[in-house]
Amino acid sequence: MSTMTSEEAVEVTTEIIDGRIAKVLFRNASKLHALNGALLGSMEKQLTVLASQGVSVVILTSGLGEKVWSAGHDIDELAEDHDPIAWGKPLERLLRRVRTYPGVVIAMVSGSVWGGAVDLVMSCDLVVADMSARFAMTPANIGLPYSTSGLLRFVNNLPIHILKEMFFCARPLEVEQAEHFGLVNRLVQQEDLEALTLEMARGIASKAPLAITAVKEQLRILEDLVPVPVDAMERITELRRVACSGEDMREGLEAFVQRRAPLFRGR
Ligand code: LCV
Repeated sequence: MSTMTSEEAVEVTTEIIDGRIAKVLFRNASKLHALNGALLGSMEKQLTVLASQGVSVVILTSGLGEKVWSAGHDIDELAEDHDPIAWGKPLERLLRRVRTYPGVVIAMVSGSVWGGAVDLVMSCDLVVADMSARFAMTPANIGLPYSTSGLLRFVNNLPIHILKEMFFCARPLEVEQAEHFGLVNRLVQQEDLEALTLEMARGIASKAPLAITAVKEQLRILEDLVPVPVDAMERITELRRVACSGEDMREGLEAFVQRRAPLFRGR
């Protein structure tokens, strides 16, 4: 069975496999599968429907052999919204939906992954990738300070110097490194990617779902258990507010649209 929701030339197609596994294919082909509000909302809705149907394993992918798995948040939408990774925005809502999904979500990755899409991959429970995958965090290219909850996911997934290099240099993490650091569970040749992902999914779908749901939720709670003093949280909020409302953010967005290097002035 497959259902498709399509708005603004984006589409999310869901295929049910063996009754307890679903493959959710998201597409925004003209923008290298960039994540705009419509696409993010459709993905969130699909996951909610699948959860209500008791689907144990969800495979999330933009397809096989893609040059780009996802180019990250749709930068064209940032012109209106200078803080697209705030708690209530579509990207963060989807990330929470993935992390609270009462079953296992597997990211099946072929192609490069950018910005918020890297956070989407890391929010999944398991990551299976082929050799074309790479992971780049580029908010510093557009002047956006990443979110604290997002940075916590990076801290839980990567050594601090590696994640600082990703954020400060916007240098892609190659898939071999990602596997070495445990961001990727399985690294395979492209022709084996779907078969291995399905084999993993079938294995998980044969286990006791209530036990898996309970362990996933416990690990999510333990992973997020980081006490932050009120004063520190307020200082972080102010640092982010200043950066999100600053000239550099506008310059970063304009430079992307005009295909030129940004000239940041620190204000
Ligand atoms: C809209 C796009 C995009 C795009 N949005 O092909 O993580 S955070 O906090 O930063 C968060 C806010 C976030 O996720 O921000 C976005 C982070 N993403 C990026 O920085 C990636 C930006 N894209 C690129 O650097 C390049 O497009 C890559 C390297 C992915 C591919 O380069 P390539 O030369 O192969 P083009 O750049 O020509 O892109 C093809 C079409 O996709 C659009 C882009 O504008 C172009 O559209 P046109 O054909 O109409 O010119 N596109 C690419 N990424 N994130 N649109």
